[in-house]
Amino acid sequence: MSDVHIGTDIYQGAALDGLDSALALADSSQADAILVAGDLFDHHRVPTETVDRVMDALAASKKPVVVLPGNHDTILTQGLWGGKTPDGVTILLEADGETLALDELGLTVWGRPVYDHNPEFRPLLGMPPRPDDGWYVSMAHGIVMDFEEATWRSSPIYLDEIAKAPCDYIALGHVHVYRDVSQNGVPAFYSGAPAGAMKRGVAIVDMDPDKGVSVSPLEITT
Ligand SMILES: [Mn+2]
Repeated sequence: MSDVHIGTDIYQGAALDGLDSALALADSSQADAILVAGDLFDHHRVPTETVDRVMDALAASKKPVVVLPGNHDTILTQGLWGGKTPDGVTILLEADGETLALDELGLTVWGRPVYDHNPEFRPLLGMPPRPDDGWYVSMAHGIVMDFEEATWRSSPIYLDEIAKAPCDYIALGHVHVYRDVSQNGVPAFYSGAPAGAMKRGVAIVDMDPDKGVSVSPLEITT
């Protein structure tokens, strides 16, 4: 999932409901892990009790949860939430990119959080080489560029970077609709947003040693 925007004034209750619906879908579809590709929160003044409630909900999923801060997650990147991240939840905070090995799943996750949402920041820059074994997923929060020249957009992700990425899947956030931007056989998808959009939802990613990676949207209708 991505772009939950907890704390937004525009759809405050719906954002929390959207998170709960997304977690319920993870449960009913027996997901092994949950990735949040940025903008879990909306701004840096989300009340502490709201952040606590979100962290509790993520931990209650009983699945590994990986959160990559997006441009709106300043409450995380500026260290403004005083709570302790619960067991099972990992927030990728290393500015140059951070790798998390989920050995029990045979899965390695890498992501570079958004600290400076500007045209110079490149969300996929510095992706480490593929690990020796297991699945390798990258997370990125930014705008996939259809053409190379438009460098005035903040946090650009170029098609060429997707095409050359040494991973099995790129979990994207920032655009609030489900969208396939795969290149050169590298699957890359925006998951869509669980709240605030015309069509709400998440993406489920199936990684099969025989069939490869397949991705489909899961719509939230509740
Ligand atoms: Mn964003």
